[in-house]
Amino acid sequence: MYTQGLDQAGKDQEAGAETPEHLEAFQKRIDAEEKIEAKDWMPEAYRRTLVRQISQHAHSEIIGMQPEGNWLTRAPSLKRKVILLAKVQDEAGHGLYLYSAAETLGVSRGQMVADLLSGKAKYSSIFNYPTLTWADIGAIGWLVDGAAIMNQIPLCRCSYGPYARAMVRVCKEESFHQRQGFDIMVSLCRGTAEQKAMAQDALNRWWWPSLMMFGPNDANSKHSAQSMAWKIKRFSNDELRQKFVDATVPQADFLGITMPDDALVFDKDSGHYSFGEIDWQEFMDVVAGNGPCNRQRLEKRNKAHNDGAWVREAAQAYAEKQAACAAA
Ligand code: BYC
Repeated sequence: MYTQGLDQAGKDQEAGAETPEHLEAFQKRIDAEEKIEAKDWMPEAYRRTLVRQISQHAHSEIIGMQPEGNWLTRAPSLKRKVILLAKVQDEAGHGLYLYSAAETLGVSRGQMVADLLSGKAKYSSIFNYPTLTWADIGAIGWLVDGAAIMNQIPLCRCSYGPYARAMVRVCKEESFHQRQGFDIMVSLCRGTAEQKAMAQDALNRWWWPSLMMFGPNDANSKHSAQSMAWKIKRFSNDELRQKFVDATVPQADFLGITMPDDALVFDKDSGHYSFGEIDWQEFMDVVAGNGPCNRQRLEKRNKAHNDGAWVREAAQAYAEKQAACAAA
């Protein structure tokens, strides 16, 4: 245990001090694989990094409900509709756990939501692409949730306890999501020629944006080195992207559809697939708010927030009444 010195550090943190000794003791705890808990002393930059990443993650889950929610009324069968409804509800739940995890770091949910609604906060680039056909729901589950799992399983070992614990349940649910998406793709690829063409078209449109989910190349990832030293991230963006490509190409082979990448080739020596260059200009445009659906996503989120004001007011009034009754 490297807590010795940190008790004093905790007191000093309250007083605003952040000495080299405190930073060193903190890093020793990280290196010893101890979990950092909400009330423990932590460097301000560690706290800010986590607030940034966890709140962006929460926003992604909340905005991520929109592209799929768009197909709830048009799912091709009652069974598919029920499954999709459960998946979209899970994403709302993930957003809520993640907002709660971020709140343990002293940021208010009201502030995080305000930053999302104003367009100040980031969320994953992937959710700014449109869902044009039912096959897109298959491709999202297979690729987007597949990428999410690849990124999030290591987050179950993140050094910050509340985030790591939230990720355990999130990952279990994401794994069901990935399988439901792959199951849709299997049905389409075993269906008519027209259905298989829909599956191929969805793969063509979602493949590159899915690779962008892992973030910029390591050389351009400004936060990676520090986040890995703090064991918030366990693998770099490029390492996770490569793992995802290696796992997913054989699945496309099984489906009998092909990745839209002429440069994709298996390298026997390294045991990995090498793949073409990502269009980083497109990535930067989408992150800057100029993707195909950025405006639509934020408008819809703002409308839902405003339309739900009466629910929040009613819940508040009820809570106050209950508290008043309990006090009496
Ligand atoms: N989109 O230094 P870097 C889901 C930003 S939810 C937008 O590498 P970091 C799901 C990055 O924020 C999917 N922005 O950053 C939900 C940073 O900007 P700021 C979301 C991106 O944090 C519903 C800048 O670029 N998953 O899967 O070390 C249904 C430099 O990047 C993106 C998570 O949030 C992007 N794709 O690494 C289905 C997981 N990539 O903040 C599925 C948790 C990068 O300096 N997050 N940026 O202004 C992470 O693991 C990491 O934050 C990232 C980025 C790997 C995403």
